[in-house]
Amino acid sequence: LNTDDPQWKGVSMEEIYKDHGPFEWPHLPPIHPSPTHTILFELPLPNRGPPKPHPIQASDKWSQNFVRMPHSVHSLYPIDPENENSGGFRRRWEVIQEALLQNFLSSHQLEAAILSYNHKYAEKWDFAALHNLLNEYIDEAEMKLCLSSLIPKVVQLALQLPALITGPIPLLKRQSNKSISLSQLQVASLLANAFFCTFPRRNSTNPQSEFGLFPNINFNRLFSSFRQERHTRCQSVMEKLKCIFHYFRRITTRAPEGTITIQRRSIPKKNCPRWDKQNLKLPPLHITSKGTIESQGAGLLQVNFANKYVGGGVLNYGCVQEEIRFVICPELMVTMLVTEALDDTEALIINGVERYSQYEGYSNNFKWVGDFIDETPRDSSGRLKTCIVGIDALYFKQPNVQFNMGNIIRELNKAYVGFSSEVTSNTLPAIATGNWGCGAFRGNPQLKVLLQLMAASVAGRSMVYFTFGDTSLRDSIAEMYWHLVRHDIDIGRLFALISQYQETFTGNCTDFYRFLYNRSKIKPLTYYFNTDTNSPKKDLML
Ligand code: AR6
Repeated sequence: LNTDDPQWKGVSMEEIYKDHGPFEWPHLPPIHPSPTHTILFELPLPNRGPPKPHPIQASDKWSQNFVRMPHSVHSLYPIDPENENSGGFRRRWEVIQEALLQNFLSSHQLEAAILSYNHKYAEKWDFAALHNLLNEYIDEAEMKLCLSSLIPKVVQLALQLPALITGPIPLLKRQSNKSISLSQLQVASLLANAFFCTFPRRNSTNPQSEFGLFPNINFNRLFSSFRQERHTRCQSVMEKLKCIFHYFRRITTRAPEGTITIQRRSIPKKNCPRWDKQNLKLPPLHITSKGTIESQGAGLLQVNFANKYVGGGVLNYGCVQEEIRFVICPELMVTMLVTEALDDTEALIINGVERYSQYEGYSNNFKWVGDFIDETPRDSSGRLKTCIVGIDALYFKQPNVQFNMGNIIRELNKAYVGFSSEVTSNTLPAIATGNWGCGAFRGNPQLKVLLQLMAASVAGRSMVYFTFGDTSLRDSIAEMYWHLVRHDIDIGRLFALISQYQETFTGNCTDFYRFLYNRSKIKPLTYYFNTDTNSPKKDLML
C-alpha cells in the first residue's frame, strides 16, 4: 500500500490516467447524425458564436414520441379559461407571450403570469419558495435587480424557443438506445421555458397520464417547495434556487457556445454478463477519502447516483449528490424533459455539461457560494470533456434484502450498463464513483464497491473511488481490495463468494468482509490483530 499520501490508497492518479492528461481520452466519437442520433444544430460548427439551429426550415411534430413543445401550433388554450366549452381556443404560445412580456414588480405578478396559461392549476400550485426567496431570503436591492433585469432576460430567452429549436425533440423512451445533441443555448431556452412552466401535458400527477413515467420538468414543484414545518430543508431549496438564478444570470450575460449530447443506453438483460462465468480480475483502484466526483474526477466517467426518474428531487426538496450536481450544472435538467424512467438495465450518459456554481455543505447544509468558471476543454464537437453517467441503485428499506442474488445481479447489471462503452479500446477513461446507492438509498458501501468494481472490470475500466470523508471505509475497502487481488480472486469467484455469504446470511450484514476473508485462504494480519494496539482481537481468541 502507498503510505506517502495518507489521503489515498491503491494505485496513483498518474496510473489511473495512464500517463495521459486527464482530458486526452475521448468519451464519445464526434457528433454525427444517424437514425439513432438527433442533432438539433447545424454541422459543421461555426468558428465562433453559438451553433445555428437545425433544420433550417422549422418542423413541428405534435405526437407521442416527441417533446410537446410550448410553441407548437397544436398547443391550444381556451379563450375563456373559466368556461372551456364556450369561447373557443387560441394558441397557447400567444397567451404565454402576452403573460411574460411585462414588467414584473413583484414575485406575485410573476406567479399570476405563470398561472394565466396554467389556469387548471391555479388552486393547486403555490409559489411559496419563490416568494420567500425574492421577498425574504435575498435583500431588497437584489430582488429588484432580479425582477427588473434578470427575469426579462430569461423571458427573452424563453420566447426565443421557436427560433432556437426548429426540429422535433425525440423522447428517450424505455428500452431504446438513442442520442440527442443540442447546443447549450438551446438547452438554456428549454430551461427558461421550464422555469416559466410552459411545457404542456407535463403537470399531471396521475401516473397513467401521457408523461406519467417522465420526471417533472416545469419548475412549479420547486417554487412551491417551502413549508415552515420543513424549515431545515427549505434552506437548501433557497440555495438550489440561487444556483439556478445564477445559471440564468451567466448564460443571459454571455450566450454559451458549446454543445451537449444526451444518450440513453439500454442493454437487454439477456445480453448482460454472466457474472458467475467471468474470469477477469479486479481492475486498478485508486481510493481516497478526500475530494468529490465532480471536482477530482475531471476527465473520468463520473457517476451520478441517480433516481430512475433522472434528476430525483431536484425540483423538490432533494439535495444530495444527484440534486446538487443538477443545480451546479443546470444543463443536466434538460434530461428531465426527454428521459422516461430508467429500467433495470438502462443508464443515461450526458456529455458536455458545464458547471456554473461553487457550493459548500451537503443536504440541509448545502450552500451556493458563488460563480464557478469551468476550465474543462472541449472536444471537436463543441462539448466540454465532462462525461456523466446516471445509474439508479435500488432503495433498500431492509438492509439484508440487498444480499438477495436477484438484487445483486440487478445492481451489477445496472452498473455494467452505465460503465460499458460502445468504443472498444483498452484505454477507456476510468470511472469516478463513490458510495453509490448508500446514502438516501441505504445500501451497504462495502458491498456496493465490490459490485461496482466487478462491473468496471467487465466494462474494461479502472476506478477512482471517493469515500466522501470516510477514512475507515477507505481503509477497509483498500484492505479487502488488496486481499482479493493477492489471492487472485476473479469476478466469477467473487460472485460465488457473495452468493455463499447470502446463503449463510444471518441477517446481520456487518460480518460481510469477515466472511470474505474467512473464505479466502490467507487472512490479512489485521483480521487477527488490532492495528492500533497490535494485540490479538478478543473475539478471535477462542
Ligand atoms: N462525490 C463523492 N461522493 C459523494 C458526493 C460527491 N459529490 N456526494 C455524496 N457522496 P446519495 P443514493 C456520497 O444519497 O444513496 C437522490 O435523491 C455520500 O457518502 O446522493 O444512491 C437521487 O435522486 C453519500 O451518502 O445517493 C436518488 O433518488 C453517498 O455518496 C437518491 O438520492 C450517496 O449519495 C439516490 O441515493
